[in-house]
Amino acid sequence: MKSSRVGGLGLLVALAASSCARPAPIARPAPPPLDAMHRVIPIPVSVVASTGNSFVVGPATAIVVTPDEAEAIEIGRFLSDLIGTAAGPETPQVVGGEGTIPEGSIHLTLDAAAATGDEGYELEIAPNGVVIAAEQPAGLFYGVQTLRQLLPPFVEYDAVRLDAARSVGVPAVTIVDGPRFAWRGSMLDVARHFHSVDDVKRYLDLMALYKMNRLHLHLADDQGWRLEIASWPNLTTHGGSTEVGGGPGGYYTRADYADIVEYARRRFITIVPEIDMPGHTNAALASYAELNCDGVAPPLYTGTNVGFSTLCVDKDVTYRFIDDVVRELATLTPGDYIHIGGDEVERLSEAEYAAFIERAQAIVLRHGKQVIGWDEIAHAQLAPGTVVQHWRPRESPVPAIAQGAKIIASSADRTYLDMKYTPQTPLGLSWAGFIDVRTAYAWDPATLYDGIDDSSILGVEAPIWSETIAHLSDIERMAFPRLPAIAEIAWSPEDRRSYDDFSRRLGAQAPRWSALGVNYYRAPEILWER
Ligand code: NGO
Repeated sequence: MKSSRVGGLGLLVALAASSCARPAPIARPAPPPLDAMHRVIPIPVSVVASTGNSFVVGPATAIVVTPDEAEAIEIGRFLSDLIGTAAGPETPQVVGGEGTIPEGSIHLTLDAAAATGDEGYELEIAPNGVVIAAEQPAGLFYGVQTLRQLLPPFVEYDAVRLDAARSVGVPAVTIVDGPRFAWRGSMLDVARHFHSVDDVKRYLDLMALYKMNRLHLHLADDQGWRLEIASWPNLTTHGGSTEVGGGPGGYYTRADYADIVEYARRRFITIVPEIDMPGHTNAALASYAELNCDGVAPPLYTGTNVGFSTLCVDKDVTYRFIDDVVRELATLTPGDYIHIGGDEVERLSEAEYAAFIERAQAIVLRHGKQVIGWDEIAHAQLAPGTVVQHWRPRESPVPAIAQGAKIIASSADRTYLDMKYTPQTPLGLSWAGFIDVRTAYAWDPATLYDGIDDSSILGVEAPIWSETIAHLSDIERMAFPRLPAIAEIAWSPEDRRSYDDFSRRLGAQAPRWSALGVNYYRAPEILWER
């Protein structure tokens, strides 16, 4: 018998062979089967499974939207697109309607009585129909994202859609859900390496799957200025013409930028623009000699040092420049905030720095926007409503909070997606340490520092700085699987979260990412589902 042979001579042969050949890979146990509910990231506030049959989605399933209102219909179309047949995106039909809802449909309803808050929703799946109810369109959109994660991953393939032979079941369940924090963000550094409009859109699509709602674009740094400013055209024609390593750089025209803002809006994501100042400004200084104290424009810079550049804080032209940039940026920005950077300034005294930040803050306020800055700005007198993005692990955010500021939690040792996973990760930096999945997930913004609680935290944001990140595939590699970890911290109540449970749900994302073509890092500690 096979087993006795393996136990006898066979085992000896196997041992002898293994001593001179490469060791056979260790067989990993197959991941335990997961029920469909165990795929949802971020984990919802409340999930009550029903014992009944599942709901069957097929090409004939109607999507009924009430009331018949443009933003809600758009969300219906998003769902219909996802589960539509290859024959055409309009099937299943999206019907805006009042009155009776036909049996077997998916009903999206905007309903003040749902009392779900600005972004919450209720999702009820029963054998004879699905209802997603929300007070606001954002909640409806997030309910659709949860339903999406309950559908089998193959619906994500562009070429494979439901047809008569391929209808699918979703489990009967009642979910009541809403976010812990209002700010669930990520940041792309498009300055060190420029990333195209299409790359940004792709990233927005992936963020939306995990209910993230802010994309911060780091639009200017020493190595490049990436947004067209009509009143200072050299910023892009010269300042946008290169990037780290000397590549051709690039920039967004106003139309490109408006396109990104609109694409994000349709996914309930607000674009948060950052123009970093007074440091990280070599691209601007190289584009306009008058912005330099000595009146001489430095050469363009394509290295990766920080701290060497600063706007000339004593010149009036500096503040006319900032005023023009902020005025133009404000007209392109539907959101409340403009980020003014403020990090890593080594060439100014503390007093000069604080005075500069206060003037820049006043300009932003004059143009009807609120200020965000990196945590150094707490050295200045902050206006009511100014938000501080905490990033330096060794600095407490408490001084900012003591000024009344709210915090965006971006501690570099937890949230920086440009940090390597392990010493072997080819891309990325390691100045803030290595960030594996557990490190990215197993922390809480309210307990990371003494003296803070949820009331002083606006939310959580995961930046991807791009000194080493040149391509979309690099962005995906660094963001997945850590971005969903940050998304869950920002959305789900702390007492619903555990690393072990998260890592199982994370492993279950693999088939969906494969269907979406995401270049994710197969972290060896996660049991990735096939
Ligand atoms: C720092 C620095 C950036 C770097 C990044 C790299 C902040 C706020 N300023 O974060 O210029 O690109 O680290 O991780």
